[in-house]
Parts: sequence; structure tokens; C-alpha cells
Amino acid sequence: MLRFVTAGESHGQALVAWISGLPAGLPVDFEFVNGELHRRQLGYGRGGRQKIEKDRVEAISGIRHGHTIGAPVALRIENRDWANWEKALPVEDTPEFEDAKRTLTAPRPGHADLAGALKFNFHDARYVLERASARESAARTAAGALAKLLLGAFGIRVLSHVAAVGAVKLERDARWEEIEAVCANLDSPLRCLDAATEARMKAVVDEALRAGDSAGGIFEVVARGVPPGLGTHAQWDEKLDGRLAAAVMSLQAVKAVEIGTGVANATAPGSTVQDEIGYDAASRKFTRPTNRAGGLEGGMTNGQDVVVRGYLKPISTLRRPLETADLVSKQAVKAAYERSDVCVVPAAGVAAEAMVAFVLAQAFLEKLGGDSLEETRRNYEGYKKQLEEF
Ligand code: EPS
Repeated sequence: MLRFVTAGESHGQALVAWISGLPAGLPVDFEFVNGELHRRQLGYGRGGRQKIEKDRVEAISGIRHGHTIGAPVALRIENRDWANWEKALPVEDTPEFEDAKRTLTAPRPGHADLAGALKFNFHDARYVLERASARESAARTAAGALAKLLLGAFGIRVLSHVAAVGAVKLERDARWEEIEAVCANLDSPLRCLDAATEARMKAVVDEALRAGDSAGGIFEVVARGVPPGLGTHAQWDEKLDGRLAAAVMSLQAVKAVEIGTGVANATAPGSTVQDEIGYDAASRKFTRPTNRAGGLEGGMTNGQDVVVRGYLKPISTLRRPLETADLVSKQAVKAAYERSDVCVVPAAGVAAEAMVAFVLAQAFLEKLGGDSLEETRRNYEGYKKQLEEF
């Protein structure tokens, strides 16, 4: 069973990802993994932290001589900012550092601060926010990069672009080639396909920065080359659309997930929503003129591109803070402000690629997996033959 978990606080020593269930024999291209980490750090609207961090992964286990060995993989990403936090967040109880503590008692509406403080009985939200921070998504991106390498071995690719920042939306469909190009362009400010729209998106970020506010938006993840039949209709918790939605929703600040054109479909007549089915005798494949289903029908992939959108609320740390109640005094105060990003839609999109890739890799291995890459490849070739002969 392919799975991963992460550990690490935003300003602790490091982030860690533990991945289990990868088949043996998968070549691990660390340049690719580090490239994914770099992509996640980009984006117009990032704060000062990204000038400190230069995320790179170190593999501690499960990879030898450049290949997975069928054992759990542990990855570590150093937090360079730890040097500035050693006294504030020491591992051992060090009373001499008491004054260095950076307590946070004015919970930010929308952040995990208050719910976490109540849950764990902390009168300082520091420990809660350290783990709730979206910094954790760097570890997910590393785990997802391994999933991408596995999928890539079978011709499956997962990319994303930014479909909205604030109220400024890309008002047309994205072609795969455009998504490829914008992902390859590391100088793209917001990973938006359309230059004029991107300029208006940048203005939204500028205005949020000027006003001490923050901006949300929408990212769209697209997976190409996914064979039909991953996931299943047969059991609620195995339906792939539900699993993808949970994975993307679990990313920090994502508050809604859409598959294909799911939102618009809800208010349109059924005849204009379903994707009609054709057959191309030459390629011996079923075809669709449209992909409103986002590549998923009945909880299974149908061979079309898998399209998942995430809706990100604006970041809850505001330079012009909202009203809150102090955790200790219970008095009305302004919410805490500490260094933060203003807009993270492009970064969240990269983390969402990782989540989508990981869930697709899970479903792929459930159907076709073997203990080694060669065994998985044999299974995949057999399935491809079945599809060709259908
Ligand atoms: C975050 C607050 C900021 C972000 C951080 C997420 O960190 P800091 O408080 O250190 O400035 O930059 O995201 C990352 C560090 C990252 O790598 O994505 C938060 O509170 O969620």
C-alpha cells in the first residue's frame, strides 16, 4: 500500500516525509525532486521567508544507488530559518531561553490558532501554528515528486496552472501545451497562461499588499496519460474522485475542490453536461469531444485528462488585523501579525500536483502494482493489451 506522512514544524530543524509502498527499482532523479521543491517556492506574493529557504531534499533511507529498494523512504528538507528560531523553539526545556519564546495569544481568525489552542489546552498558539503552517506542503511536494517519477515511468504527467487570483479569472479553457509551457517557465510570476490576465492578477496581489490584506484564488491540476479504470465505483471510500477531493482539500487554505466543470454542471441541464461517447476505429479507442467530467465517472478514471481545481481562501495572517479575543486575558484585541505571504495560489498549485500525483499513484499501484517496477510494468502492459483488444 502506497502511503505517506509528514513531520516537522515551520520553524523547527527540518521537515520530514516518510513514504512507504513504492515498488523497488524506481530510478530517483533528485534534480527533478529538488526542481519540484523550487517550483513550490516561487510565485508573486510570497513573503520574506522564501528568501531564507532554499529547499533541497536529503534521502535518509529506502533509496540506494539511485533506485528505490522496496523499503520505506525517508526524506528530509532543512529549514534554514531554524538558525533564527533555535532559542524560541528548543527541543529541550531550557529556562534560560524563556525570553526568546515567541508566544502568540491573539488567535488569527481563519487560522488553526484558536481551535488548536482549545483542543490541546495551550494558552499560546505557537505550537499549533508551527505545524498548521503551509510550510508543511514542502514535505508533501517531495513525496509527490516520487509519485510523479513513478507515474512518469508509465507516461502519466501531472501539472497545474493558476486559474484565478482574487476575482480575476482566466476566462477560457487551458490547453495541455499551454500548461506545459507555463510550468516550464520558472520566471512566470503567477503561472497563469494568459499574459493580460496575469497582469491583472498581479495587480490584485499588489493591492492586497498595499492594503495589508491577502488574496486567494483557484488553481487547476491536470493529469495527462491516465489509463481508464483507476479507482472504483464499488465502495464509497475507494471512489477516486472522493479520494482526490480529500487529498486536495487537506492542503492548507483550500476550502473547495471541483472535479472537471463540476460547479457549473450543477446548474446546467443534463444534456449539456455529460460528455458524449464516440469510437475511433483507427486507434481502437473510445473518444469524447468534451471533458466536463474531469476524467472521472463513477469514481473511476475514464481515460480523459483528470482535472481537479482547488479553491484557496485568502491567507489568514493579515498586516491589517481583524478583531479577536486574547487566549489569556480574553480581552478584545487585534489578531496577531507575523511575517507572512500575501498570495500563495501558484505554490498551492504545485503542492496540489503532488497530492493528485500521490493519489493517482496509489490507485495505479492498487490496480497494477508489483513489488518491483518491472513487475508493475508487466501488469501495465497486460492491461494495455486488454484495453487494445476490448
Ligand atoms: C506560513 C507563514 C509564512 C510562510 C509559510 C507559511 O512563514 P513565516 O512565518 O516563516 O514567514 O512563508 O510558508 C512557508 C514557509 C513555505 O515554505 O511555504 C503559515 O503561517 O502558514
